[in-house]
Amino acid sequence: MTFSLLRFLSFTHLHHHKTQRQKKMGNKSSKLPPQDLESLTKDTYFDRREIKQWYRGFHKDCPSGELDERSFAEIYKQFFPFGDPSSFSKHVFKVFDTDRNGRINFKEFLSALSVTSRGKLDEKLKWAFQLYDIDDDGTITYDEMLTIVRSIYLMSGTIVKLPEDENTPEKRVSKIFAAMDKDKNSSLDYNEFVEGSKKDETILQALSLYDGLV
Ligand SMILES: [Ca+2]
Ligand SMILES: [Ca+2]
Repeated sequence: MTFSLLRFLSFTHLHHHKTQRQKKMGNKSSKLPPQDLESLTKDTYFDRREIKQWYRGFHKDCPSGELDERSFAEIYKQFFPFGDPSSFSKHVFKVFDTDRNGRINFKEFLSALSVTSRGKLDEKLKWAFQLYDIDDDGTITYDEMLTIVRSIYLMSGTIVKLPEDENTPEKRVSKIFAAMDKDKNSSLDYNEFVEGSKKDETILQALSLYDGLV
C-alpha cells in the first residue's frame, strides 16, 4: 500500500476527536495478555516489540479495545478530504472484521495490517479478493467489482486525472474483466483473479487506483 494502513491507521489523527470522557477511559492501564502476544507473534509478520507498540497505539485510541465502523470511516476521511470514502471504508471494514461482529478488535486489526503490509503476494491477493467478493460467495461479479471501483473513485474525488479508457468506473471494470474473465461468464473465480493479477501487475494496481490502497 502506498497509503499504507500503517500510515492510514497511524492513530494520531483520531486524537482530535477524543472527548474528555474517552481520555479518562484511556488511562485505564492496558496490557496485552501474554498468550495474545504469543499467538500474534506466530500468526503475523510483526515481532514482539512491534506488536506491543501497535497495541499501545490501538488501545490509546480505542480504549474499549475495539474499533467500530464509524471511527474507521473517520480515519479514512482524514486522508481523503476531497472525496467521499464512506462507501470504500465500509467495505474494507468488513474484511478486517473477520468474525463479523461489527467491531474490529486488536487481533483482527493486526492480522489485516500484517497481510496488507507484509504479506506474500498470495496473501495479499486473497485479501483483495475478499474485498471485491462482497457477498462472500467465492466469485466476483461484474457488479461487485463495479461497486468497489466506484467507491474508490468516490473516495479519490476529482483530484486524480485518469487516462481516457479508464476515466469512469464502468470503463475500468470492463478493462479488468476483459483481461481476467477467461471464460467470459461475467464473474471472476479465485483462479481467474489470481492468474490475471499475477500475469499483469498493472491489473492489481488498476484494482486499487493507487498502488496498494488496500
Ligand atoms: Ca470483529
Ligand atoms: Ca460474489
